[in-house]
Amino acid sequence: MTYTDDYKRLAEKLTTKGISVDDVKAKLKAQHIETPSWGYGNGGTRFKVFAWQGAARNIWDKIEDAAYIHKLTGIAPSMAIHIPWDKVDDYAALGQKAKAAGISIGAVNPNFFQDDQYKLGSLTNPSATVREEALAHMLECVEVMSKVGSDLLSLWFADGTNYAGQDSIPRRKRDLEAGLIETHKHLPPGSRMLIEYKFFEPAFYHTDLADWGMAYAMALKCGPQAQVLVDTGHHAQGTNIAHIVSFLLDEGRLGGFHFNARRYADDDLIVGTNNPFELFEIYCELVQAGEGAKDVAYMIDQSHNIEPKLEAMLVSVVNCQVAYAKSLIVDMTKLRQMQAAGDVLGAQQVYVDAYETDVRPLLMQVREEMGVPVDPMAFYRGDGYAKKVAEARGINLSAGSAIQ
Ligand code: PSV
Ligand code: MN
Repeated sequence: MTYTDDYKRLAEKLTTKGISVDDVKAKLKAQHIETPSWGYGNGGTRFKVFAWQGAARNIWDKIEDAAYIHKLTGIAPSMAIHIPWDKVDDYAALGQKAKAAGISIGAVNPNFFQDDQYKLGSLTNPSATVREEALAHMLECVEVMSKVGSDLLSLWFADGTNYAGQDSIPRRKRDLEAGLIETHKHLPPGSRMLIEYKFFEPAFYHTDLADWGMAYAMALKCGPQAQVLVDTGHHAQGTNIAHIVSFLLDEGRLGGFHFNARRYADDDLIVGTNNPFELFEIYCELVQAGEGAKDVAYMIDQSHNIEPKLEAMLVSVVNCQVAYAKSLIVDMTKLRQMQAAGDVLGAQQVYVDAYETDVRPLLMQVREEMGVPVDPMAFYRGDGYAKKVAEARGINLSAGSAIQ
């Protein structure tokens, strides 16, 4: 028996509930998960960066790897870049190279956490000279967007302080606001800037954009092209991320995600591994927002330490697909009935029914129809790509290394 029989049974069950299988499949085929360039190079913790045989050495290798993940899944057609990690002389050539490989360049991320001058902050630095340098880097990245054909500027600031009284928090807030507003003025029409928050690390007393409310306030001050980016690893324990997602969607200010999994802090683990129900909850809010979620950018933000690079990325993309599929088969008619009746557990059971459904046969059918491997992991393991790049690229610690 192949997956086809299981798929047929599931399709019948969904049809009985009034769920259109064609609609579900169409949505799954249109799913778009962006992978990060920094996920293909060597990555590690502040303790150690383990070199990986075949890890991408430069942006060209990263494009090759991202294109391979897209070939395996059909739903990862773009790759985010980080400047200056991925700096090149000719950005138009970079965009063309990506296109030739079958993908596009997605979000452009300026980097404000590696250069010495940003020790005390970037746009919030006590020195006006450093603040100007930070702004110049932002505007450089806006130009990069146009050259590579990207419509997303993705902003994360490592800015903060380590001790109470170290710096004036309101002064920093106003300087940050001024820099963001200025950047917003330079955005190409139709593009967006996404403001990411994180409650701690590398700063340990305060972070200038510590939570979604601060990022949202900044987005409102900047204007309509500014939205909030939710990185699932950037919250305190117990935070209800699905609620934040729902609120921002309703306000029209949810710009995108950085997906990863965490147990303790910003652990950068494979999406949907130790928090699969949380990922499902998030996707349920997105699905239920309908058109309100149409512009949300789904990006993975992971830098693996001990995991094989390509497999880790592949599993991450597939786990997003699984969570999305489960959220698409929630019986909305029944859910609304239960909610209206105030049936607490009846409503919750509708979610559980969808979550407990084995969607793998459905995904296999979708992949078959898309012309990609029905079992991407099995295909990957039987394919020679990893061996090929291991031989061609060898082992190289300095190349593409990122300590996060
Ligand atoms: C910071 O922890 C972060 O989540 C930001 O998105 C960075 O751009 C990314 O990780 C890579 O360091
Ligand atoms: Mn992030």
